[in-house]
Order: sequence, then structure tokens, then C-alpha cells
Amino acid sequence: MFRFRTITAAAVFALSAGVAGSALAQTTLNFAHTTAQGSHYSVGVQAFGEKLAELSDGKFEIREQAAGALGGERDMIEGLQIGSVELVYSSTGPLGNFAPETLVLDLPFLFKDYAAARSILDGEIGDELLEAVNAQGLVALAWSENGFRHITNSSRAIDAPEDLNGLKIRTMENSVHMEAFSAAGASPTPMAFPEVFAALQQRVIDGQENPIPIITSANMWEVQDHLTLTGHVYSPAIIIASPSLWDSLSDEEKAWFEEAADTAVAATRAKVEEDEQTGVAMLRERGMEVIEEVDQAAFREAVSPAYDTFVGQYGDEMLTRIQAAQE
Ligand code: EAX
Repeated sequence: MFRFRTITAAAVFALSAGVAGSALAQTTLNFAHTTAQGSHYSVGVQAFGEKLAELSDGKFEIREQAAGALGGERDMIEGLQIGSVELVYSSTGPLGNFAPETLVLDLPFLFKDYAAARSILDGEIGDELLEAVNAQGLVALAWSENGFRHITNSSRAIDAPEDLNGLKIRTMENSVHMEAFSAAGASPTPMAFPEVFAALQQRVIDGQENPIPIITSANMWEVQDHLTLTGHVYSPAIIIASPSLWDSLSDEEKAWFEEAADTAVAATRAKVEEDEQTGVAMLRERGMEVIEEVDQAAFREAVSPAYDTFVGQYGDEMLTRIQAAQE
């Protein structure tokens, strides 16, 4: 499929009418993500598109492919490698399968709050991890944000880690998350996000875990009764471009894309903050039973074996640096 550098109908018209101008050079780029239109990723993609159009004087146009239109996050990242999609907004869910260095970010209870996570991802450590992604034949433009993840389910109120016993909880396709949920006694079921809603509806799984911006934008209240604000892991997002797009750009154009990515990050973070402010009340109104007071130390303890497994496999150098940066 050849999507890149499609000449739009408007450009064809301009051409045939003999009109000169930037519309002649217009390039439409697909920017894919798995979340709903209007979600925190979606506002990031829109902000990216506006900034890029402004900087390039209309040369580049972004076409948002929302809600998994181009597949799950693993499919989309593979799409970048083969050049079937130009830009992707993804969580780190499947990213560790491409760049294992980034798996450290998925460790539960690693980041103490939003401010710490953002400053670490915006700093030297974040840059090094973007480089690790680039080393895998991808073009990582910026770390963005998904949010602190919480557990929802349709079986029972989860007050303590023991309540997870035997529950089938969908996790991302991420070995660290699977390890954590299995250590806590749940039965982790990895699945791509676009399949999750139907699986919950059909009761193939009992629950899932995601940040408030996802729980609200994916209408999870329709299929989940209980929400526990565990905040068990900070979930970063990443903006990645395809190498075939990147190689076609001049240095000046690359700088436009980088600036547009920064604009997207700011827009997404602002939407995450807004959703954090209003989301829980909205979910309650729609009928979810929400447990806000959580014994985080108990959950931290329950998932701690995931740290031993991780350190055994990947060492503790980056983990220690991330912890030290928050002291
Ligand atoms: O990236 O798969 C997930 O649960 C992610 O949080 C979601 O797709 C947003």
C-alpha cells in the first residue's frame, strides 16, 4: 500500500488549474494511535498537525488514524519499520519487544508522581532511552504521556492485592506488566488494546488496567463496574516516525517535526491533567464504583517480585538511576 506523498484532490485541482503555491507540494501523513478521537493522544495528534502545517506553510498535512484503525500498538510499530504508516503515538506496552532498554519504564511504582516522570523523560535519561529506540530502526521523536494506571473489573471491588486472586486481567503485551500481575495473584492476559472492550463485554476477561484518560475515553463504564485507583505504574507514551519518512526530509523539515512533537506532548499532558481532574467524578456518575483510598504499600509489595525478575534479566543500572533522580 502506498500512502506516503499522496497528492490530495485539492492539490490535483490546483495543479490542473495552473495555480502555484504551497498546496502543490502537500504531503499527507498518517498518524496512528489506538485511543478514541478526542482522547489525550488524539489532542496531541491534532496539535502536532496544526503546528506542522503552520511551520511548513501547509506542505505537510496530518491524517489522524484513531481507535486502532491501523491495528494495535505492536502492529503500528511494525508498520513504521516497513513504512506503511508514517507516525505513531503509542504507550510503551509493546515497545520493550523492540527496544528492551525501555522496559525499565514499565516497572510498577517506579515514578513517584507526574512531575518526576515528566522531568526524567524530558532529561538525559529520557534522551538515552529514545536513542535506544532509534537503534532499532525507528525514529523516536519524544516521550509523551498516557498516565498512572488503575485497575477496573466487573467481578468485585478490589480493596487489597488479595482481591486480585484468580481474576483474569488484561495486560498490555509487556513482560514486566505480566510478571507484576502474576506476582500479585491475578491471571494476566496480554492483548492488544483494540480488542479489549469486546473482550470485557463478552466476559472473556474480568478486568483491565489503564489510566483515567483511557478509562474515560474508551467508555469503560459500559463494561466495568469497579475501579480501584492503584496508580500501580506510570505509563509513558512515545511519538515515533517511520525511517522512510525521516530519510525523505531535509534538516529544516526534521526540525519542524521535532517542534510539532514537543507541541503534541504539551497538549497531551494538559489533557491528561484535565482528565485526572474530572474523570473519576464522571465515571462515578456513569455508575462505576470507585475505591480511592488504596494501601499502595500493599500493592507495591505484591508486585515486587517483578523487580527481581527484571533485574535478573536486565540489570539494575538504569533502574537505580531513575530511582536516584527522584530522591
Ligand atoms: O496507549 O494498551 C493499552 O492499554 C494502552 O494504555 C492504550 O492503548 C494507550
